[in-house]
Amino acid sequence: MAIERTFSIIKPDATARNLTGAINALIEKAGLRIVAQKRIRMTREQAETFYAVHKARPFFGELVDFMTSGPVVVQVLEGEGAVLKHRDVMGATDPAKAADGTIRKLHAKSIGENSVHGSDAPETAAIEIAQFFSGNEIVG
Ligand code: DAT
Ligand code: MG
Repeated sequence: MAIERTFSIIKPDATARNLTGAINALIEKAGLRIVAQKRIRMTREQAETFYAVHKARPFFGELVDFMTSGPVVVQVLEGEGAVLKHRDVMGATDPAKAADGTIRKLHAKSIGENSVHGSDAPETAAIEIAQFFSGNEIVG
């Protein structure tokens, strides 16, 4: 499998509980390299753009409120098959359905406040990375 990049977010429920390091340890243990990282406060506009695909869903307003409720850590991860590998480390969207040892099983509070985001395909990863990072901020 090819070396890929994926986009990751450590969400406000996780930064509030000081879990950035614990989550990064799981990411790195899975063989992914953190090639860019910054802690930001997302604006409503950024969150609405980022989750535009979910605009019609009943939870959209809640999702934007949550993502702007506190600091997040945005990251670019690199490695063999990074998109799928990161989805595996994250676990299922609903922590009650996430496999043992995954970030969401270990740390997520609920389906809404589920600690992490990861891109779902290389094409969406490229779009998401470009929303938050310029090329010279990514050091592979
Ligand atoms: P994922 O984050 O696993 O890719 P997704 O893309 O389907 O999941 O949804 C994006 C986020 O929206 C998800 O991380 C949390 C929120 N969300 C999804 N389904 C939800 C639901 N049924 N109730 C509340 N929030 C939900
Ligand atoms: Mg998704």
